[in-house]
Amino acid sequence: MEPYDRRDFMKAVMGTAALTVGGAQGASADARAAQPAAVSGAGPRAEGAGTEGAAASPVFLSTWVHGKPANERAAEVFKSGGSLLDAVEKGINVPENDPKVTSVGYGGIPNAEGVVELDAAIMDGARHRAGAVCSLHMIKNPISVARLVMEKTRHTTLAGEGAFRFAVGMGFEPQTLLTPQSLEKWLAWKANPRHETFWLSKENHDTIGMVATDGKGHMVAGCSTSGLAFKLPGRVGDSPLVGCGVYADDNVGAASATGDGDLMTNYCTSISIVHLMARGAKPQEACLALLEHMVKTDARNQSGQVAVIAINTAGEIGAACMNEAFHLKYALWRAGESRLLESVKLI
Ligand code: SD4
Repeated sequence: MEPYDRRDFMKAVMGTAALTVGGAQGASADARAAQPAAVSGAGPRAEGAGTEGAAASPVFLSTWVHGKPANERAAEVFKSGGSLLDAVEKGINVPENDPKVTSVGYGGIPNAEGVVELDAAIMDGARHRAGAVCSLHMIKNPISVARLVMEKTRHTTLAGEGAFRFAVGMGFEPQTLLTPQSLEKWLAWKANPRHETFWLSKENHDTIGMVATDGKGHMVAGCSTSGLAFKLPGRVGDSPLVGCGVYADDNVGAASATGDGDLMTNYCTSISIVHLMARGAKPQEACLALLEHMVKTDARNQSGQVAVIAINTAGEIGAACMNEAFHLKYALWRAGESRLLESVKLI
C-alpha cells in the first residue's frame, strides 16, 4: 500500500477542488458528469446541487428516502419561528418515531441480544458545540436527548445507563422500542444457525443524517440511528461521534455520514469533509475527495458501504457514495421545494 500523508491528502483535494467540469480524480464517469459543474456554475448541472435561493433561504439536506419527510418537518418548524437546531431536531424526530424506518428510533433493528440501542448526535456550528448519546435504551428520540446533553450539561457525550437516566430525568418516557416487525426480524436472525453476525445490508441502512443552513451562514448537523443490525451489545458506530457522524462549523459548512460506521469512524468522515471545504473544496468535491482518500489508503474500501452528505455556508451541497451496491438516495429541501435525489458514486 502506498504511504499516504496529510500533504498528499490536501494535494489530492486541492487538485480536486481546482477541477470544475472534470470532477474528482478517479471518480466514475457518472460522478464526473453529476458533480462540481453544478456548484461551480459551469457545464451540466447536477440535480439539486444548484444554489438558487440559497443565500436567502434555509436548506435542509438529509440521507435516504425518509430524509424527505424529515426535511419537510424541519422546514416547517423553521418557518414557524423555530431555531435551526429546533428544525433539525424535530425533523430527525420524524423517522425516529416511524416504526417503518427500521434503523432509527422506534422500530429500529435490535442488537444481537434483541435490545434496541440507539446512537445520536447534534452539532451547533455557531458554538462549535455538540451533544451526543450512545447505546441509549428505551427512549425513542435520542436526537432530542443529545440536544439536551448539549444544552443542559457541560458534557458532550453520555452513554448507556447514564444516558438513559439522564433522559428519564429530563422527562422522557421509557418505552419498548421493539415492534412486532423488528422482534420478528431478530427472532428469525437468531433462529438461523448460520446467521451473519453484525449484519449490514443495504435494506437496513436507514440512519438519518441531516445537515442544514438557515440561509444566513448558520449551520447545524444531526444524526440518529439504531446502528448496525444485530450488533454486539455496547457497540458504538460513527453516528454519535462528533467529527464522524456529524460536524458543523459556521465558518465553513456541515457534513454527515451513513453506512458502515465501523469502517467510517477510522476516517473521521464529517470533520474531514468540513476541513476539505475549509481549504476551498466545494461540498461535492469534498465528499468525493474523502471517498478517494479512503480508497487510496486501502483499496478494499472500494467495496465499503460509505455515503456522505455536505453543505457549505453558501447553501451549496454535495452527496456521494462509494459504489453502486450502496447507492445513496438523498433528500433536499430548498426554497420551498422538497426533492428526492440520487447521489454521485465514486466507483
Ligand atoms: C452505524 N453508520 O451505526 C451507522 C449505520 C448507518 O446507514 O448509517 N447505516 O454504523
